[in-house]
Amino acid sequence: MSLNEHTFKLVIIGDPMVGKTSIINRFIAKTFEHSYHQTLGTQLNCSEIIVGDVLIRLIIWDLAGQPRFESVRKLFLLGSDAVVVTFDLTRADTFDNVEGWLQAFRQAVPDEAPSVLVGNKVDLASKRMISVAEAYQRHINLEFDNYFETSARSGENVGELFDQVTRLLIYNRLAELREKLHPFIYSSFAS
Ligand SMILES: Nc1nc2c(ncn2[C@@H]2O[C@H](COP(=O)(O)OP(=O)(O)O)[C@@H](O)[C@H]2O)c(=O)[nH]1
Ligand SMILES: [Mg+2]
Repeated sequence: MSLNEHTFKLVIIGDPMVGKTSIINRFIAKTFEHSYHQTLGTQLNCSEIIVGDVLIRLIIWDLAGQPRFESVRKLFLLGSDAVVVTFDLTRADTFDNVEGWLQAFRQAVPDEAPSVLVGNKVDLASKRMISVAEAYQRHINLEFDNYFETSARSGENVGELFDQVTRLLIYNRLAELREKLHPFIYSSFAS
């Protein structure tokens, strides 16, 4: 692996039916499906983004939200570099469950991995149950790095979401590298 290539594992989690698979499909394939297909186990998607002369490879893990896959879910959270926790702006129960999803992630991934909160289905304005202010406040309280309102249906903010996650990942990786290299660069004469 060259220094100019970085691969990251990004997991997208949240209750069933909030639109996780749709957000990824919108980002990767630029498509949207109206019918619902339950995600079985795990689905992997890869996206390559070039920032300056650095190639960023984002492996996006789409985890099944069904409770019966809980053991699988725990395993697949391990080793993640970042998380997107998604809820449905039209279903308050999915917003209530955000904290539980974040906790599960932080238990499996103890580092300072970036986390972004996403309220999806912003196109369904008349059915909206959660206000921007409420969601924004929760992202602060739960110490998410950012909050986005997306629509996998219209594509609104989907590109911006992955762009932001990528930036957070690079920023984090640079901080890690800096820490690792520090003793080699600033070694004392005494040692
Ligand atoms: N109106 C609208 N429907 C959406 C949006 N995203 C997903 N859906 C629909 O919500 C349902 C569940 O989506 P899916 O991506 O399978 O959810 P997942 O279980 O979280 O992966 C499907 O019928 C999608 O067509 C959105 O942004 N707006
Ligand atoms: Mg799915």
